[in-house]
Amino acid sequence: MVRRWIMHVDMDAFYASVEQRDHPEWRGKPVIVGSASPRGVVATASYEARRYGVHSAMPGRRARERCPEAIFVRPRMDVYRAVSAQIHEVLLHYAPEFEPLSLDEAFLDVSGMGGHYPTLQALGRAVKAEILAATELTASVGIAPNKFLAKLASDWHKPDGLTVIGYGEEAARIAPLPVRRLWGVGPKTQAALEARGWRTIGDVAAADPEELAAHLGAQGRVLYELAHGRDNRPLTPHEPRKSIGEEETFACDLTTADEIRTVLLRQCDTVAYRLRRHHVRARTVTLKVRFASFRTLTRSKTVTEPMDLDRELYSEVEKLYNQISKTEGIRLLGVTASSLVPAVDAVRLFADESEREQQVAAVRDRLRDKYGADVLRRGYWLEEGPEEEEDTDGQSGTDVE
Ligand code: DCP
Ligand code: MG
Repeated sequence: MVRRWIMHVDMDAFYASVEQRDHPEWRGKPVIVGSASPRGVVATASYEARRYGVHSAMPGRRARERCPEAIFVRPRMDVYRAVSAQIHEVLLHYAPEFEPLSLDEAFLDVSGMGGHYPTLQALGRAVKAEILAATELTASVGIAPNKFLAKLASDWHKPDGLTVIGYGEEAARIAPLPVRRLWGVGPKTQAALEARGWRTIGDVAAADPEELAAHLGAQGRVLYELAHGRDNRPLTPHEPRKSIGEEETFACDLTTADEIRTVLLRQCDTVAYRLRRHHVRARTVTLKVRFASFRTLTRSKTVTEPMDLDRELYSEVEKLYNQISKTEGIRLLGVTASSLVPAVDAVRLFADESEREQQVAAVRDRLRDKYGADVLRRGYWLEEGPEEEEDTDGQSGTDVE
């Protein structure tokens, strides 16, 4: 039987690290994301600021007192969401699904990955390296037999940590930790436990389970199990996504058919790549066009055979585009795939013809995973000469859930 291994990934000082990444002059300095206004609170603080005792949920004013030289920054949620989507994209390379806990944290079941890496440490290092390459940010990773231990493990050597808790060593590793590290123990339960002399997780593990239950009811039994490192909670992957899309607002309105075609081809290519990476195919494709006057229209087409190749998407998008009357320049273009079905369930009618294309796509996907989106465009892009710089203000590349 394959042993169960759960990985917990948690980005380090997430919002603050993104701000330091985007403002190099703030690196190595105390950065507090939140507001210093009378009612503002700290969302998070860089590790430099934490040395002054600043932490999440602290009133901004208190943070200002503790660390007057800190740089206060307002959160940029759009950017954090876009980074989160990049992280999720990486995680899908290691497990078909995952359970996100917040923008910067997720559980994934990596039981099936054991054979691909010599050790669990090597697997953890691969995930961390891929997140760093995609986002320029560090993550802390924990790998353990269950969710409770994996989350403890990711926190063990933060920041930039990697901790594996193996089978057989669970109880001993966590015994010295204080009881509040047990899942579900808040200040009240902590006080109730400590009042009876149970201060560490080891104390709870050594306690009489009946006595724990007598004092804490059903929670007592749960805590007894957790204290022994046992936790059989399943992963609850989030709702399967309903659509995958890409849109772009242009600095100058597009007017020539060539420019428009290039953008739509590129968007179909990206959407098709994401469909394959999420192991889904789409029966519906939607084109969105916003004109210079801000007049916006969307046109959709639903087909019988689900699509995940750029050619398939583009051939529908092109038809939709040709049906639109164009009287002014185009400010925004977007392509979205929806009516998603699991790729395994989607039987292709013309299997032979598309099999070769699927193989070509798989090779391109692997190159793209490794070297990024621009490594290998189809011929028609290569003919265009060097690509223009991608929009990096976080407006393009929206993934519609
Ligand atoms: N956050 C928030 N308010 C809180 C806690 C967190 O707005 N009370 C936001 C800001 C954090 C992000 O959520 O950057 C992730 O929360 P974490 O608890 O994972 O904290 P960090 O990633 O900031 O730091 P750590 O390195 O401890 O994980
Ligand atoms: Mg974090």
